[in-house]
Amino acid sequence: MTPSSPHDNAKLQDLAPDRKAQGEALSTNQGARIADNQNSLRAGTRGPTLLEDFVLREKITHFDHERIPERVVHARGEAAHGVFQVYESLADLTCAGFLQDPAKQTPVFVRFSTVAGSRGSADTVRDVRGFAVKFYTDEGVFDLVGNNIPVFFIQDAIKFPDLVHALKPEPDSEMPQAASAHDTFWDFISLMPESTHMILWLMSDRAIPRSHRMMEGFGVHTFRLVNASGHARFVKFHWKPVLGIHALAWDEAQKLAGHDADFHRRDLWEAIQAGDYPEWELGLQIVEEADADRLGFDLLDATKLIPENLVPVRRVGRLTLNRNPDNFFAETEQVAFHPGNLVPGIDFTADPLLQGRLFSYLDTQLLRLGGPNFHEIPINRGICPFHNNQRDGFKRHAIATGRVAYEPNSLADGAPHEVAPEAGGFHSVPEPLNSPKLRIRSASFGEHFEQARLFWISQSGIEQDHIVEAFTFELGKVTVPAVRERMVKVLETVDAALAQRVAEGLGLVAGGKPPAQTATPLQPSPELSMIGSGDGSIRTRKVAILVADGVDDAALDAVRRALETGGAHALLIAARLGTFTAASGATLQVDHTFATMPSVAFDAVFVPGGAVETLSNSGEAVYYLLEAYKHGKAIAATGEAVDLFDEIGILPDDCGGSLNGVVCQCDGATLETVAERFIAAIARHRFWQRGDKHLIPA
Ligand code: HDD
Repeated sequence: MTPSSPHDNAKLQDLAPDRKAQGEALSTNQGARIADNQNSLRAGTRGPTLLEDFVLREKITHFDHERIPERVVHARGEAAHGVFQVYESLADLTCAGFLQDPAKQTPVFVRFSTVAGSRGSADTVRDVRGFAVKFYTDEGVFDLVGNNIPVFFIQDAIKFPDLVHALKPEPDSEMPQAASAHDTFWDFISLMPESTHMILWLMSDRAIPRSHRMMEGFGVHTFRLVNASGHARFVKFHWKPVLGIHALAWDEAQKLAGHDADFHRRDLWEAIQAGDYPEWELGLQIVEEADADRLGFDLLDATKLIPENLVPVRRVGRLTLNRNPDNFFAETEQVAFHPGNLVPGIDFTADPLLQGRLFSYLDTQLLRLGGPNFHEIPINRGICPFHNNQRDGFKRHAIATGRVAYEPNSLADGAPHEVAPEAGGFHSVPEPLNSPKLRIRSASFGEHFEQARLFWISQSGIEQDHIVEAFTFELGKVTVPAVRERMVKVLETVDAALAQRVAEGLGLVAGGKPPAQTATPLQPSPELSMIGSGDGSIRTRKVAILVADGVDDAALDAVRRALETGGAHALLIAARLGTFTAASGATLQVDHTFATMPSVAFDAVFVPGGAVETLSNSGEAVYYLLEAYKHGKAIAATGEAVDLFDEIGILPDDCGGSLNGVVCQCDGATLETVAERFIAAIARHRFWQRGDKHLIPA
């Protein structure tokens, strides 16, 4: 059975698709049928509008109140419905009901977001991505409100408003929108050593994902799993994308922000519409409480991760997103996540960042959703029954019956009654606490650079290059020299070469103290690199096929068939819309133009032979290819198109030799061979190593 989401029942009856056929009448919110929706009620044909026009007043009043405050952070986002299923019972670890039965599908609603930008800002900016999952379990709502980066900027929630004020547009000019590349952000970061680890992640390609479907998710904090006998273990939650972790090129991300501000939103929506359901595996890193002290860092410190080569991630279940929302506002905008929404079998730790969040999320919804009853909004409602003595308040929907709204009572036979832990009542892990009251940071939170260095040394050369370029770009936008200099000094504490390279790009000289050495040399953690992740397929990838009159449709059809068999989507792109006549005389229908779907909207480009003269005389077509080449994408040519590549300076791979992602039909090579090599190239995602990309005029 496919579980329905909790808000299905709440869909307005009048949203039935056949509502016209049923003769549905336009009415006021009170049900009075409206005879004229074109004209307000006037004193005479040219006279003033009358105050008594309740139809006009109701309509305009409602319109005037259509906006609610956007989220103070994570305002820009999109969401989808889906299901979660565990692979095998996790009863040894937790008594959480939704983690017991592999046959059980738990409905979920997942919202992805950027952090810094306003609700209408562009998707592809450099930023952390929110990855918030609401599980509608039979034992209550569980929210895992995470990000696509496993650590955070700060260790204590008391610094969150400072962080966000520094990141958001500067308060005098309200600039820049959705960008960290400005003075106040780097001023703050350069003065906050604890943010160093996070900032390396933010400057990496993790912060410009190709798609939300291709990024990891993390619960960030250490939580606890508790089994039926009360045994508690520490846990870190991970989401591993089945399609792998992939990024855009920075130049591409910036261009996309202009070409398609909705790039990630569209990608998610279209994938689900097409039946390409995004999938992640839930991963757990489990640490016995007795072993926590041996990790070498404090598990309560949210600026630290547990390297996977220290504690492997156990993959325990699958999340599948399979349905787009019906209404953006009702669902995606009104959904209210809260890390404090827990179910029995999962518990918090005393991470001071998490502890502050437990206050913040409920509090913010009171303003954003206008009062204490937002749990009754359909998207926030659990699917299990709930009973308590809370009553009244703004926008109360439920009509409580009876006269008893207190406990203990005898007039309602003691209902609703408490439930003992053995019978499924939530109870907190009885963590022993015996300490003076202090406003102090634990000494175990004092080291800030070792894991930043671990991240740096675990990156491939190309990923390190991108990090250097990102720092150089961001700090290059900083107008106060002292801030740039201070940040270079922070980087010196991570890695001398990193600091040196960033300094060079900024016209500075690095050369302070070398980073402190650890007692035992750090071993790279390969899972921190994105390269080579995923199932190696080309599923859901988008391929542009450039066409004009005379295009070799035999080659086009053969390659397109192979791509589609592999699960990719191929679209025909030309200088104009309409039809073209192929070499065989067949008519081809164009999907998009060079302008409406530029190369940045695709993962790969194919040019069949036949129409090459037209394409080589088109600045737009040549730019299309050069830009795809510059962004490291797989590109392929058959027939005369091979000469076009040569002409515009795109160097083909050796036939069968080293793979640079430029697949040209060699003498005697069949179309099947070309398609195979092209598919293998697309599966590699990008060819970042193309050394000549800086020479490309695109
Ligand atoms: Fe937060 C939203 C994730 C620290 C206060 N946060 C928000 C969302 C995500 C996160 C994904 C968007 C939820 C949605 O889609 O509606 N936040 C995180 C992570 C953090 C984190 C992974 C660190 C590990 N957040 C954090 C702190 C505070 C907040 C320390 C405050 C003390 N976050 C909020 C908030 C938001 C929010 C102001 C804005 C809108 C909302 O909650 O519902 O309360």
